[in-house]
Amino acid sequence: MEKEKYLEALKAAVVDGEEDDSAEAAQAALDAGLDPLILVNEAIQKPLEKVGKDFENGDVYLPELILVGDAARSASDVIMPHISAEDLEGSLQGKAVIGVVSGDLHDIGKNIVAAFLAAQGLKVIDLGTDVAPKTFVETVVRENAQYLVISTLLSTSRPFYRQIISLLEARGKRGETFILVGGGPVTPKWANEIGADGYGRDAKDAVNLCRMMADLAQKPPLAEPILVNALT
Ligand code: B12
Repeated sequence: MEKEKYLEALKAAVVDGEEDDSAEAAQAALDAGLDPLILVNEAIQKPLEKVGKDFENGDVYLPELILVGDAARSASDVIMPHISAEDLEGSLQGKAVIGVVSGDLHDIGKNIVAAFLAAQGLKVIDLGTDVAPKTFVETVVRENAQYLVISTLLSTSRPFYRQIISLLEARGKRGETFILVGGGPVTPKWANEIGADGYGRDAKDAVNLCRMMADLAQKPPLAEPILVNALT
């Protein structure tokens, strides 16, 4: 089979919500030598954006969304261990705490960001989904983490970012931890408003942000967030 066909087979399995086929197609694509980064972008991120739009427009319903979500997750579980520092050019040191904020159970994107950062050499402490602001902050303080990576896809969960930042300030740790924000409803403008240090659109941006922050002479908080790959 030509390489393109493996990519198409994976895309189709994900969009059709076939969990087992997605894992198999992902493995077949990797075995055929396809770049894991291309698989993530083309067979997971882009098709899921389309399914999300269809859901919003009422062309797709929740049960289908759940199937597609499960299929995408099983494909990404196969692909992620193949993302290496080599793919991402460079290496980082230190610790990153990552999680999805309260009320939000979307974890596919967060898992990809976590895998990219770990592949860069960072020690990643993944708190999972539906994480309370207090838990983020307690973990950062306990672990002395240099990076706090906050993710959500739900607009209704976005206000918790502000709480996390205020709590971190109250614990006297804001000057030691760079705060990176991203995920669907997060915008560069809003990142600026809440006083985050960095905004990015995808997992590669998260890596680039950490790299830029590691090279900075300044300590956090930054006067304005670094915006990577921002459209607005
Ligand atoms: C799959 C999916 C689900 C699955 C989730 C499965 C799972 N295990 O994650 C299921 C079916 C469970 C689900 C449920 C719901 N969903 Co949903 N879901 C999606 C969908 C289609 C894809 C999300 C996804 O995985 N994308 C692929 C990954 C790779 O991309 P990503 O998550 O965006 O992550 C990338 C970037 O955002 C970025 N990133 C993420 N975090 C960070 C952090 C930093 C610092 C940086 C730099 C970058 C970064 O990097 C990631 C990787 O490159 C989206 C549509 C969309 N456009 O996002 C809707 C979507 C997010 N869901 C939505 C909704 C409404 C829901 C439900 C409320 C539906 C319902 N009525 O019950 C529930 C909520 C459940 C809950 N409490 O969380 C809405 C949210 C609208 C909003 N703005 O609030 C969306 C946008 C669909 C829509 N257009 O209406 N969903």
